[in-house]
Amino acid sequence: MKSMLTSAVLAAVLAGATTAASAGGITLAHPWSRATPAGAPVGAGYVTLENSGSTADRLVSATTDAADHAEIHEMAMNNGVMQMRPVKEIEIPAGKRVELRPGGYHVMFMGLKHQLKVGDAVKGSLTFEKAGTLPVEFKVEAMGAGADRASGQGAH
Ligand SMILES: [Cu+2]
Repeated sequence: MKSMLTSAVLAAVLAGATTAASAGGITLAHPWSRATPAGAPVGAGYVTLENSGSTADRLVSATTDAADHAEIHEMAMNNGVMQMRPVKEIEIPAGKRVELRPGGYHVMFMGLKHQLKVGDAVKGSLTFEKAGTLPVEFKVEAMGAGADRASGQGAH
């Protein structure tokens, strides 16, 4: 009971602290990446964006220190061919979550500085219109990881 009360007070304090990284109500869940073949020029980062706030927010940019720069991409069918293209932003509606995953939205690491190996952590940041810039660490999983998730037959 006492710890519940403490949590409630803490939550209230955090909600009022506009300088906190999570002030906008955005939480980053399960940031991960895929191992890349040697010499691969690009890699991709995936993460679930959760908006617990009462207003929509937008992911507007990303950075990573594993590559020259990072872009926000989406995969989409174009004349029957899966292609990816940069997008300006990803909207996360109030109270909703948006999953960046293989076959959908992703953070593209452009100009990899080194091969991504299983167990590595790719450091970077995600900047939101309201929540500001949040640090993120994409954990590198095996090359085929996430294929089941991309099919829509999620494990959840
Ligand atoms: Cu891409």
